[in-house]
Amino acid sequence: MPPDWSNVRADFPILHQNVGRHPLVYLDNGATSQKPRQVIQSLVNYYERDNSNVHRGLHALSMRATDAYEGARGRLAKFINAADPAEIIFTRGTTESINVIARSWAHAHLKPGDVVLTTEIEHHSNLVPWQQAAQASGATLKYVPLLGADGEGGLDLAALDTLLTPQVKLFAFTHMSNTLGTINPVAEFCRRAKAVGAVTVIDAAQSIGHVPLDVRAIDCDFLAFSGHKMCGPTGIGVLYGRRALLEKLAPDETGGGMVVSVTYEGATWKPAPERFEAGTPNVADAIALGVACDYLDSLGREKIAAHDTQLVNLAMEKLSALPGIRIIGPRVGQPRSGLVSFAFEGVHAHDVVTFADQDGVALRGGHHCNQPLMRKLGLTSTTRASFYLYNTPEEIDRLVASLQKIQKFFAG
Ligand code: 7TS
Repeated sequence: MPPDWSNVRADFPILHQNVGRHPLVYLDNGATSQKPRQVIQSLVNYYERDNSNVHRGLHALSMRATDAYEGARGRLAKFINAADPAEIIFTRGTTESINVIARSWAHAHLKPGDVVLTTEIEHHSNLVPWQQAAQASGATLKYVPLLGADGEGGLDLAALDTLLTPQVKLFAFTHMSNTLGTINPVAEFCRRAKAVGAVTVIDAAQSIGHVPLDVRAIDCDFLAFSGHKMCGPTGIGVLYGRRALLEKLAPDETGGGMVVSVTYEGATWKPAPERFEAGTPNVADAIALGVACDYLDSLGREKIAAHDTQLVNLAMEKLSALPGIRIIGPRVGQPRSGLVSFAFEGVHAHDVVTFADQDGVALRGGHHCNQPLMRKLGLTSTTRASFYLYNTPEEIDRLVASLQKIQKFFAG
């Protein structure tokens, strides 16, 4: 049965539980989303009926598993409007996808004097690999600055003009910040990077599954995302790469499945995507990720985006009316993704999360793998509420009521 918006929560078994005495309010979707029963069932079906290794067997199960795995690749290509399924490489997730580019592409292309450009709002996964690549190659790492004492101004687009010089070989940036809720103009970034000949890498961890995403319209070179943030399983993700670039790239891992011919002296590589998928891949989870794409598309990604916006606007309005709360990122009324991060005057984020948990409300507290950004904002941590398609306005009321209780407790 296709999912039905009016009864969408029925698809998510995990949501129907109490935490302590309270029904669960799951507002930690920025960390990971929950899984609909369609995705869970696809994992069960695979292990009960089709489980086999792919690309090497001629028996029925292996052929079924291979067809389903390659079918999932095609499904993922369609999901982001890639020109060719060969541009979809299955990885463990965003972190691995970015590391593959940082090791393979950067290793071959960067030299002293080159510049890698990233931004001040990146998750560590889109920051540390570039630090490593710059250190190994002698290239310089530069950052597009964030504007505003609370990061409300977004990235400094005027500074981008100065920073995007012909020395920039690669520009890596997030689509949506996991801490601020900032939405970057990714197509514009790609256009401007292309004008100086820089390769573009988009971290789509927070946007995939939340908004329609079209790699050809955006015109990026690489794009990375994780399945577990888009209703899919953990341990599976995608590296999209423009085919012309992938064909010129050496693999960062070698072994079975990715070679054409091996002698005692050396080996030759298959084309992409096999070249980048050494060893037995994560077949079951890739197939279930294809089912997650079906699920999201039958609900409609535009509708999911509108739902996120409705909830985050409501949360912004209610939270900004609470005293002693400093919201970071875009101001009320400005575009933001479906999450809100805030500092609570006099209360550590870990205390906020622990107290909210006693009311059944699941939040995230900490630096959100954004330590340099936290330091820039003069913070050590924030509390974050992040929404998804199954959250409701009533759950925002539960969040606000819990925060008011915490405020009262710490004030007294
Ligand atoms: N990039 C961004 C923007 C992210 O939000 C995350 C995970 C990653 C990269 C890494 O993704 P992974 O699937 O490889 O781990 N963000 C979070 C978060 O905000 N809370 O927990 C994980």
